[in-house]
Amino acid sequence: MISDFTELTELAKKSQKSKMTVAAPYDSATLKAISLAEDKNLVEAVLIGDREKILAAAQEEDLTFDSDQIINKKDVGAAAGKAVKLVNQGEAEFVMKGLLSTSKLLKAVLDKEDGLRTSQLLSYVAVLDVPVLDRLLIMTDPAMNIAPDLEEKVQITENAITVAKSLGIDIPKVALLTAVEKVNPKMSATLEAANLAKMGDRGQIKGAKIDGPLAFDNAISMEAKEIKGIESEVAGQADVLVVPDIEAGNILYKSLTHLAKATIAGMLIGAAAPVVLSSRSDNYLNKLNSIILGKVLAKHMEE
Ligand code: COD
Repeated sequence: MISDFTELTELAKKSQKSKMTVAAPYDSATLKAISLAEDKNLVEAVLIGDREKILAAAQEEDLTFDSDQIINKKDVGAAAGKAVKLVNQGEAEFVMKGLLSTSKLLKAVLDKEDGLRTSQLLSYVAVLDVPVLDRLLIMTDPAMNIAPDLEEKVQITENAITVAKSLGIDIPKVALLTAVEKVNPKMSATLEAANLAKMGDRGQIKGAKIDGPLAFDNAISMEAKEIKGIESEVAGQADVLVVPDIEAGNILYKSLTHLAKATIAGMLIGAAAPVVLSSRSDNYLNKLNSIILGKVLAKHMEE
């Protein structure tokens, strides 16, 4: 089981180099992350976008890329389309977002002919290394699905279980987060959490131990679990946190990154291949972690 990003890098080094495409890599953090991933022999990148812009941004950081690894597409929508199409055609294993809006990349991913659409919902999964914890936390969905219903939460949970398994967690412990650990009919998130937990018990969601509703402290702290006397195989030791909606998730995610100084990797899951999608404001190390996670997940999906 992988417990930090150093171990994740070691895991990624064990498999053959992956080919990834990057749409509109015009910012220094993205280019630096790609260059570092190439130096570590993890990936071979195909950079797709306005060639002059890519080269100018690379030059600012003193980075060099071979001219034959750049495909010139001046329009960002066309760049996103080409980056996704190459993965669709099996020419690359996964795609990364550069400096373009998520909706442009999403449009390409969801394209019926050249995209990576599957029957599964697309959801955002973040992997966080929080300094006070001795294991990685997987959290979903802080960035894509706004107010998922029960059916969507099933798929969001399944997507996160896939990520957990790619990190070597055979039976991930999934906590369904709410404000309290008791079912309260006035709090709809607790009702959905209880439904999801029962679906986990009955094998309607497979491959994980799922429990909820659980408040954040009960999910991650053994001490809180014991004080509250909660009997659960998940409480106190959750690997995966499923949040009730985008507001709760985004605030939790940003609290962990800004106040608890978590380092992160993030991507969209549910497509035919991983879509590495970190925030524009992420630093190059977080983008590098995301590329490494993309590679590990792509290899896991091929198995
Ligand atoms: N998975 C698969 N397909 C999807 C998904 C999904 N999660 N979301 C939309 N689609 C498909 C639909 O099936 C349809 O074919 C097409 O996309 C358009 O569907 P709409 O009209 O419902 O989609 P939009 O464009 O209204 O909404 C999609 C967004 C991702 C834009 C929307 O969910 C959104 O705004 N999410 C929040 C993004 C955000 O602001 N994040 C902030 C933190 S970074």
